Amino acid sequence: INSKLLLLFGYLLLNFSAVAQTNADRYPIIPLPQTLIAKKGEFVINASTKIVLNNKDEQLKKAVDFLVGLVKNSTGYQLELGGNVPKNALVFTLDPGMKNEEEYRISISKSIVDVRAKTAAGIFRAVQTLRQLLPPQIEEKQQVSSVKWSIPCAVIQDVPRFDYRGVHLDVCRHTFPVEFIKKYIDLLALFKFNTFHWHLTDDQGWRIEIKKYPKLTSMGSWRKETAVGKTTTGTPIMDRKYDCNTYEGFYTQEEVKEIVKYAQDRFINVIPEIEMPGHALAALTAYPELGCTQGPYEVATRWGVFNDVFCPRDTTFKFLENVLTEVMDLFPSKYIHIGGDECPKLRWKNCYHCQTLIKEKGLKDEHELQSYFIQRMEKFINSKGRRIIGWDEILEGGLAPDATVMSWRGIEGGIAAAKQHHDVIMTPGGFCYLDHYQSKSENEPLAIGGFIPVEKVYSYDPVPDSLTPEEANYIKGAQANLWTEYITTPEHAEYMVFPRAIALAEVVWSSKNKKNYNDFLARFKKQALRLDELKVNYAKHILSGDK
Ligand code: TNX
Repeated sequence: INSKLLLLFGYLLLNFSAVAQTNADRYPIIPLPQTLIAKKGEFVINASTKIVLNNKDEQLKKAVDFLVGLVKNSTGYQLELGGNVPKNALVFTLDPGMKNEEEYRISISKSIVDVRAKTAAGIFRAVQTLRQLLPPQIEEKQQVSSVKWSIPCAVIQDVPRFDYRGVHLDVCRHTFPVEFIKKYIDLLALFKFNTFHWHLTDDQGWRIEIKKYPKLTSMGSWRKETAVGKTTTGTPIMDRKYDCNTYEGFYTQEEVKEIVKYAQDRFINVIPEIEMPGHALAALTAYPELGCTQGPYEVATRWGVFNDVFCPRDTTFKFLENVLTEVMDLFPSKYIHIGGDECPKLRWKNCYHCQTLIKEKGLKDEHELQSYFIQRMEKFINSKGRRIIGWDEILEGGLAPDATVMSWRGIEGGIAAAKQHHDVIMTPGGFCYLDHYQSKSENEPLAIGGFIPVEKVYSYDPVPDSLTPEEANYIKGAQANLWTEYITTPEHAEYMVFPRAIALAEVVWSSKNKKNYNDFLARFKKQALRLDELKVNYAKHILSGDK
């Protein structure tokens, strides 16, 4: 009896020491999974570990190839496909019985890692969980030895709270190299985002090649001087910490295809944004006949909102349809973002054609004319089997019938749209704008204004209290935006986005009632080592507890 007791005691002690380490340390998964049951022991990947794919499916293979590639680079092991291997294998199965498209289950034991999901996208999300459980050196692009490639045993069941989980990037105010866009997408994938919103056109630059209109890029993709150093009112800005000349250039259609493919390989949808009717100066510079005053115009060198916008003439609509046709050929996304924000109505007020159109169509005013503009474009986009997204100004003058609304001027637009039974993506300026300051430190690089520390992003709940449960179903998710008026380099962009977007990743994926900021911080401390491996210039003040 004594020896049995001793054994039991020893067993308990062992067990205890395994769980004495907190879950945050042993399982630093971000976003926090739905449920995780900690288990003793670990699965170790070695040269003879096999991969088993239980379904013949191209997408499944793609999702698993991501893991195989990661392991190959850093460990040097080429994980081979095995048949029905009973041990030392990672086994992947598509399970049509599961409900959510991105739901997954992982069971990690010492001998087998069993991964199941309804779709390949779910398998890919699971792969990111495994990635986060592996040592950070798994991110190395070249072989490292002396690391034990272990995954702690556990049973994980996980499903996202929202279907739409996005991050945006403005490449108009400043441009960013293709390599950086890929890195950005990879980082979004790591934290289970599924959407990259690519802001491609604005007053300060047109950034996508359109074959039918070469002047959009030959004239519209560069401006006379960098706007860094000037505000709309011309006030000089002192801070030059991150200054450089990244205000020229565009993405060729080949580069766009490459980026879309790169995102697809990470189960991320790329939503292109082509701004209209406002934020159109770069396009007007190239084709002045598209403006009400016929120009000449100049690509903006300062930030802000400009009076010259697209004139609602048939020729303008034809132009935009032709542009969008090329855009839709490049982007398979169900959603096409057509802007709609910040469109002053001054030129339309003074334009004979616009006033005639208002009368002809029985419209009340210029707001209804903007609504007519958006609805006309929506009809075209719907006719191609796609749907539009617009900023919340598209509510003014009446929503287009099938439009999804991005609520950025607070949450009111989102509430109004949900009450009208329209889909909503929440991206309120007070929580989701990563161009705002994130700390009170004097050393912060110059930002556009505001103050959104990571804890504030973390505290955000995309579902407003004032909605009924039925209306709340129209809130499809949330998005963080990075406008780049003051952001001129990849390093600076990374600094603004991380870790705040990582906090938002948990907001949009994890259960509201399981969120805990201190636990998030503990897990982030672990994942920060991974970001170091990935050479991400994330803001580090939260690691030291600085405000
Ligand atoms: C408003 S958000 C804008 C952008 C600016 C941003 C700066 C939105 C739809 N329009 O054009 O870059 O503020 O925070």
